[in-house]
Amino acid sequence: MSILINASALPNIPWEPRPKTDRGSSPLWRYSGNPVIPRDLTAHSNSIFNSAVVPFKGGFAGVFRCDDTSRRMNIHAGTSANGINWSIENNPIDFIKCRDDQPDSEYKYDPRVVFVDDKWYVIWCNGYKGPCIGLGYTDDFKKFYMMENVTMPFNRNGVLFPRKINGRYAMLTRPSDSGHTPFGDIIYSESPDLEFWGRHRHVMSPAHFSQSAWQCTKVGAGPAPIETSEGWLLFYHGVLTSCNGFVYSFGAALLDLDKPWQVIARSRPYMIAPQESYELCGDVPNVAFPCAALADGATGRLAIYYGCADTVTSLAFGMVDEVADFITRNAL
Ligand code: BMA
Repeated sequence: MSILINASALPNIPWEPRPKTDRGSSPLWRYSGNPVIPRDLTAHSNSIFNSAVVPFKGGFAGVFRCDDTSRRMNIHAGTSANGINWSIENNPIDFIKCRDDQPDSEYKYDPRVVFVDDKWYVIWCNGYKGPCIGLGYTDDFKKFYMMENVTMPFNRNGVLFPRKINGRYAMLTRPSDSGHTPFGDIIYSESPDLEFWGRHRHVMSPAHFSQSAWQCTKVGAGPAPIETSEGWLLFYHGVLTSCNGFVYSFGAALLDLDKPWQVIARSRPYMIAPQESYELCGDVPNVAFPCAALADGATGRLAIYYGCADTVTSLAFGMVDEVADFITRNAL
């Protein structure tokens, strides 16, 4: 399939060719230097995972989930020249409220960063009487502003599209309950101003366990959708409930460009499931959770950042045409 990414060239995207020994059952392969971000990179971090990376000023910047040694969840800014070796602030981001009466944030986790129009928007799971979706922005990764919460509690997974669709901002979220929810569908919502959200549309539900068990408990959007000539490429996580608890893997789907709640195809097999020691062992075993993807519009290369076992951050690579091909040839 010939498929084009609607994004600029990114010649310095982190990259390593597929290993010759790879049996090729997935369109993605892991970086040989994984994990790229160790758990103790900052002075007080217990773990650094589920983090967001973007190209910035010829290098890379990001917002990182760092749980500290009191096991408080927060997000920190960081920079890197090559996307692999990172320098992350020791202190969490000190957001400036856009309005005085905005409620305080009790905790923050699972950030995404997306450039829309003229700013970098940060989306995260925000603590406000339970988890909901928080939104803010930055121009420089130094000063960050917090806007109104996107959702009421309970919702723990929010991802903004990188451009307006039909004239409105667009977001994928996963409404949930107050606990570690044993269910979850992906829902599309739109907004004229990033403050008031509506026109909610169902995108996808978990699969039936007899068809695709890795995604039979819940599904949630991963990195911001990537615009391609064949539709929005959405990497998403899926959860299986085993006798020992949840297992988080990820695959991908293609969504209609103008009506992104319409799924063109979604992969039945996973693309990455917890199999390496850093994915199998950690504070929460058996988790591979993607929150960011870099895309090179010139070559079709993709570099995906994913949290491993809620402890460290790793990289996986792929080519956009092989990923799209895999989705359509192995569609659920
Ligand atoms: C999800 C989120 C993630 C976490 C995962 C596995 O629901 O809370 O932060 O990686 O559970 O614990």
